[in-house]
Amino acid sequence: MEKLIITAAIVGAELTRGEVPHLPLNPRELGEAAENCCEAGASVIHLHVRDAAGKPSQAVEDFAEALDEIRRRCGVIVQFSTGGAVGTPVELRAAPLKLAPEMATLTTGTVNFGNGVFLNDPGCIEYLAREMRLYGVTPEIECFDVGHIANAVRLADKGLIDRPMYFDFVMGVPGGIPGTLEHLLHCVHSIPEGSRWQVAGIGRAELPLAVAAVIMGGNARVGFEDNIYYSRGVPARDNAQLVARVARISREVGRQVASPDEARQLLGIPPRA
Ligand code: KMH
Ligand code: ZN
Repeated sequence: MEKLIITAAIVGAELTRGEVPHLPLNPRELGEAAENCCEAGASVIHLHVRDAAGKPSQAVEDFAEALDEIRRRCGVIVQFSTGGAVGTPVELRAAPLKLAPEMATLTTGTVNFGNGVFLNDPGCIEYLAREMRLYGVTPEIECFDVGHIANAVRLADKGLIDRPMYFDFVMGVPGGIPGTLEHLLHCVHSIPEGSRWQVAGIGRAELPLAVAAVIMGGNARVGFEDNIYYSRGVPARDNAQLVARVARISREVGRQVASPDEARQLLGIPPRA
């Protein structure tokens, strides 16, 4: 089996310090969290950023500062969020792509997101795909529901994204596909041959789906954006604790964990100078 790629989603756009007192927010905290996750086995950091007040931001300068902090500390692949927060206009979501991160997310469909709507109409998806192509950014296809897989295939057929695609099944968002093994199997069987995939289970679905990915040959995303607990009722100490557990389980069952450079090779991302 290929080595396991672990992505750490270290902050997200929804959580607050009220919910997680040790949530990394400013560039220095994001840099430290990324470095610790990288040491624990993560090869990709899924990055959202916040403004000085701790609110979700898609400002280019906020992404630039966090990117510098992370790159100064470790060689992890930095994947920008183009999802932002519910309601962020698509031009703002796309703006940080001009920094040419190695990777960024590309959600290929609309989904109810708790009480809100995470809007990704066809024009918005194509715009983000074109901007990624313009800046040489490798997309990770975010699928919050099964129809999003078919939308991604259509984008590839139109030549807007390259094959093989890298899918991330985000499972367990209220409004999206539930975080069950049956649904994961359906997603895995629905992607084109030769694609790679990852699963991001939300809340209590995080660990069982990550373990399933380890043994099925997929990849796993963990971190505060998706889940803040280590076990039932026990808050995770930090993002790295969640990463370290998946890395440990993977090695225990005989699957090695990819370094950032090994992940670049698997994902077709050019090596960093
Ligand atoms: N915050 C969610 C509404 C992404 O990062 O690309 C969207 C999200 C997806 O987190
Ligand atoms: Zn995100």
